[in-house]
This record gives sequence, C-alpha cells and structure tokens, in this order.
Amino acid sequence: MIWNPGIEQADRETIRAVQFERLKKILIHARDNVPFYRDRMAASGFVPEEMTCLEDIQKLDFTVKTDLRDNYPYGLFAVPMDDIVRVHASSGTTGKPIVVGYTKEDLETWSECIARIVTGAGASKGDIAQVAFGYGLFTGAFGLHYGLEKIGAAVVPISSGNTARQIQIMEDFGATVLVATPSYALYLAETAEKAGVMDKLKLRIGLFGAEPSTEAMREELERRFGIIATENYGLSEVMGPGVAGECTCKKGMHINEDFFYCEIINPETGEVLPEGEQGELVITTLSKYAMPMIRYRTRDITRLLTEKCECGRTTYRMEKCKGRSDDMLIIRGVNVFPSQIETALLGVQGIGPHYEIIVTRENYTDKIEVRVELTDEENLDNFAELERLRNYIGNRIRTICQLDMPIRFVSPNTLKRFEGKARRVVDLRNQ
Ligand code: DLL
Repeated sequence: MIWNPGIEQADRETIRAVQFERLKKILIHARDNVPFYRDRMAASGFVPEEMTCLEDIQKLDFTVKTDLRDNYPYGLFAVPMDDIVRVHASSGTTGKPIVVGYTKEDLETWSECIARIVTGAGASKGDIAQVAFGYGLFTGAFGLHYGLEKIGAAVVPISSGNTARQIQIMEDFGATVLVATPSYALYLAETAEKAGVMDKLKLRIGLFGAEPSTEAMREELERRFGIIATENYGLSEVMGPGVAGECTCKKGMHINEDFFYCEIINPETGEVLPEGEQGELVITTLSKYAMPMIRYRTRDITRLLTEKCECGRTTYRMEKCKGRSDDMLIIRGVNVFPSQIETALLGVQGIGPHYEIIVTRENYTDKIEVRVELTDEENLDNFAELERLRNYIGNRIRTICQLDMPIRFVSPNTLKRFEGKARRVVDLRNQ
C-alpha cells in the first residue's frame, strides 16, 4: 500500500514544482525570522523572491553542525517560543548538544513522513509495533511512535534497554513490528535465541535505522528473526527519522521529497555532483517552520537513485549510507569505512556478528585491529582452526578494503552489546 499516492507517485515535474514553491516560501520565512539566515543571505546578495529554479539554492552557503552549536539553544528557531510544542536534542560526542524545535504543524509533517515510510515497509493498521528506541531527547522513538499511530498500528512504547524484558513483552504482546537500531535488533535476536522463544515471536517487519548498517547485517537480522528488515534514515537537525525509508523492494530509501530537498556534494570541495554520483548528502527542509535548515551538511555518504522503483513510487531514493565522512579511517593511505569491514565479517561461519575496530597511532601512522568473537569457545585453543579463520577473514577484508588487517579472536559474548547506536570503532589515537 502507498500512504500518499498523490505525492509518492507524482511525476517529476509535479514534485519539482511542489519543491520550488515550498523552497521559496521557507527561504523567505528563514530570512524574515532567523538573524543567522538573514545575515547570510544579505552577505551574498541572495533574494529568495528572485529565485527562478530549485538550483538557485546553490548560491547559498551550507549550514553545518557548529552553526547549530553556536546558536545554542534556540538561536535558529524561526517562530516565537509560544509556537514551539516540542524540543529534541542530539548529544553527539563532544560539546553542547544541538537543539531542535517543532511547531504543531511540524509534528503533523513528521507523522506524515513516518506514516509513508512505515506503510512502504509493509506495516499497517492491525500491526503491534514495539518501539525499542530510547524515548527522550533522541528523535527516534517519538518520531516512529506518532507515525505508527497515524497509520493505526498499536504502539508499544517500551523504549530501549532491559533486553530480557523486551523479549518477554515481544512474546506476550505479540509484537509484529520491531523498531530499533540494527545493532540493538541483533542483540535482541541473540537474547531471544538464548531464551529459546524465537519460534514464539510473531514479528514480521523490522523498521531499522539511526546508524549505518550493511546488506550483510540485514540478511543476518532477516534470517534470525524471520522478518523483512527495512531501513530508514533521518537526522535530528532536519527533523529526526522520516527523511527516507525503504519499501519492501529494499532497493534504496524513498525520500520524502516534498519535505526535503536533497543535493549530493563532493565533501572536499563542496561542489554539487551530477545526479547518481556518490558524495555527501546535503538537505534543505521544505516545510519545517520551527527551525528551517538550509543546505545542511549531513556528513553522510550516499548517492541518489533516480529510476522509478518497482513498488510504483516515483520519489528519488537514497542508497544505504556508506558511512559518515567523519567516520572514514585512513589506514596506510587507504580510505576505509567501518561498514566495509562489517560486510567482510558478517555471515562468516565460526565467528559471531559482533565486532570491534580498534584504531591506534604509532610513529604518526594509524593502525587498525579487528576484534571478533568466536562462536565456539573451544576454538580459542585450536590453532589450526584459528589460522584457517584468520586467512579466510583476512582475504575477505583485503578484497573489500584493499588492506591487510590484524584480526584478534575473543571468547563468545565478550564484546560490548549496544541498546542504541553502536560504537564499533574504538579510537585510541589520542591516548
Ligand atoms: O538517528 C534519527 C533517526 C532515528 C533515523 C531513528 C532513523 C531512525 P540523530 O541521532 O541526529 O538522528 O543521528 C543522525 O545518524 O546523520 C547518520 O549519520 C545516522 N543515521 C541515521 N539513520 C541512518 C541510516 C537519528 N539508516 C545520524 N543509515 C545521521 C546510516 C544513519 N546512518
């Protein structure tokens, strides 16, 4: 089913016309209400009223995370505090959090975006959706929550953590949809298997997102839970989840293009790349009134897929993110994304799907070590088997990453499990 065929199946001209009309309006709103944007437009002589096409937006500077930090907490809000009905924040790793606000209308837009995505993934009225994202300042749980309610699903707002109880509730409440990060879903699968209840679960759909994951991870989750695992994408700065999500074809995430205008740029030069090329995703919000984001640099590396999807939706899709440009490691001159290492590791017989990438620095050179769990403790003393595994995994990593990496095997169940976004890379370079 398609939630909003009027827009999800619109032809290109209609989508661009809607985008153009909304873009002009939001740029005027931003200029008139946010000193940061007013000053920027004034400095570059940009006048939204004079725009003639969508591409005119390229004359404007990018907005970056530090712009949000510099305007902490409410400096980029474009409406009086009276009109704000919700605030979320994203902590990040350093410094002050970035704060985002929503008007009532923005919340309706948000639910609409999620309703389209979850419908695309096959969820509908009658589903029981267990939301295992953390409820709080994080946008994930509330975002999915209201969109799922909008389509008529029964939402179980269990939040993240307390993993044994999650499985109990999943079984007792007959959850059919699981909302989580892929890494937490993997931990939940492992816990359900250990509890011997996997065959009692009624799950049929996974709505996974909030962190990069690979096709290998999808296959692992689909196999273990016996579900269709779909992925969705978003970020707090532009709304939260709801920017894009996969349909059941699982060939890229359909973008809610009437709400988000997407560009792909060369992350080094800032140049806008031709359609279909891989680069950094830049998003402009077309209908977010509390806090418009103009040309926000997401740091996420992806490409736009422009062909029509088999599902009948016409909206552009974004490919699974390869990673964040700031997560890319440069090892002996070779660029490596953690997702490439994940692809090499998952599905290998004899090791589990959890892994850690340790990065250190010696004599000004970055070094990397990959830690994986053996599935069988006894193999820790079986040198022949360890050697066979080391060669096999080493070859896979070399094929995908063009690099040799030391591999360390550890006992089963010893690597850290995650209840939210996984941190697979342990960066010890500054120690
Ligand atoms: O993670 C919003 C979200 C919640 C999306 C739930 C999907 C589901 P932030 O905490 O602000 O917001 O983190 C945003 O997470 O820039 C990406 O780097 C990463 N991210 C989110 N979804 C995906 C995905 C939410 N499907 C940052 N694939 C983004 C890869 C993702 N990375």
